[in-house]
Amino acid sequence: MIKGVVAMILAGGQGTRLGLLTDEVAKPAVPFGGKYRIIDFTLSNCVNSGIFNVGILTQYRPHVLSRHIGIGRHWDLDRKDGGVVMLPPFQGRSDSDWYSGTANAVYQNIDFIDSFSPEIVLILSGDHIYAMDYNEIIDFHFSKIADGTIACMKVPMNAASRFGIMVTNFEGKITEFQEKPQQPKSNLASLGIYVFNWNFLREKLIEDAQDPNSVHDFGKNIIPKIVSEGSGQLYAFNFEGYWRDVGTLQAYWEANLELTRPVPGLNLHEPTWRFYTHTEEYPPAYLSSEAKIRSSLVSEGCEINGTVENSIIFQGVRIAKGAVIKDSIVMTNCVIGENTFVERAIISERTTIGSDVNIGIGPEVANKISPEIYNAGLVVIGSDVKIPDRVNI
Ligand code: ADQ
Ligand code: ADP
Repeated sequence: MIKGVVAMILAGGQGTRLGLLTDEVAKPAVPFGGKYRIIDFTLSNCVNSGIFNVGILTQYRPHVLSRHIGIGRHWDLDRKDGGVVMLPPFQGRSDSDWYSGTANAVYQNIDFIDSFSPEIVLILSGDHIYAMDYNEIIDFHFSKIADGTIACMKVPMNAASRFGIMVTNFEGKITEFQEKPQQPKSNLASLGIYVFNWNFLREKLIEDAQDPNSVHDFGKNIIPKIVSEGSGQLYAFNFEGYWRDVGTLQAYWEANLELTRPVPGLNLHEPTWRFYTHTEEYPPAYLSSEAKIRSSLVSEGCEINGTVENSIIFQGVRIAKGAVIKDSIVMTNCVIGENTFVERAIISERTTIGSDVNIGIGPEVANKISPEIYNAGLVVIGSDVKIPDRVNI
């Protein structure tokens, strides 16, 4: 167990690019992989790495997230000494004290971090799906005698402008940093995972808080400023494992469906690196004599009488006979009627779809049916929607 480390998980982002999926919940609380929520991956990485002092910085729609995390029992984080603490932004005096940027969110919790007197802090994002042993980046950080270390990965050049991009010298020291540049100088992308010496970062956060021109963001302000001023030694740690940004519906859908491959990039079965979550108890899944299931994840509580192919079926889903689900994600407690056909769709929690419905065969027309039903090559249906019989979407 690493004593001198505090992990701060940024979990306040709205995730607007996930559209309907983040209408009611913050992006870290969006369901993923048949029984998890996105933040489970970061939280599990913390406990699997032996980091048990964790703060979760919330902001946008934190209710589902708070209920999910509870007192942290499911991640073995319900501890008297440390454990997980939800850090909402309303500790200040007025609305303007809401976190304005990621650095401001951490700045507002300097006292919380100080209470552990840590040597280093890990700044993490609750938005990514990945498996990482933080001890590796921490060891690297110490070996370089760095002030800060940023996990990075090579991305395709045409994707580079979606990320923080860095240029490094022969020993991995960051010599230039551009946040989401129009013209990227390299394809070495920041994963938004930072290790900082706490004394160093503390000083930078206080300095940044007093800067009227700053929007108080790590990627836009803190990091580029340290690099351009040369006021600290920042290093890039090359991460070679599985990491996915699931910030768009397409990326979210792909990362889920990747789990249906025979050898997925992310192994949910790795006994030494389990991912923990908090879900309701359900009875075992029931697959009837008519059920045909291929390359899919099916969770507890499901009752399947139809066909499921290359799909992720969350808990308590009922699929009637004759129904076909292909290349889709069906979230908790959905009901799919008889002879209904679903292809390339994401169906959110508790939605009921009638009989003889076709989803995913229609032309790519936005908001074709109603605001809750959005079709763009991938059909996304919101939660608690009721779709009547014999509809084509
Ligand atoms: P983005 O992911 O675009 O880029 P941002 O929108 O700042 O960065 O979100 C980072 C994390 O902070 C997310 O988990 C989000 O939910 C959360 N968050 C945002 N605002 C918050 C607030 N005020 N309070 C609490 N949490 C908040 C960042 C880096 C890039 C890097 C990418 C990698 O800036 O350099 O390449 O991550 O995905
Ligand atoms: P379960 O998995 O049974 O739903 P939780 O792990 O969420 O339970 O919570 C365990 C117990 O702690 C429950 O009795 C619950 O009411 C209580 N609890 C959950 N969240 C909090 C919290 N934030 N503060 C205090 N008690 C909590």
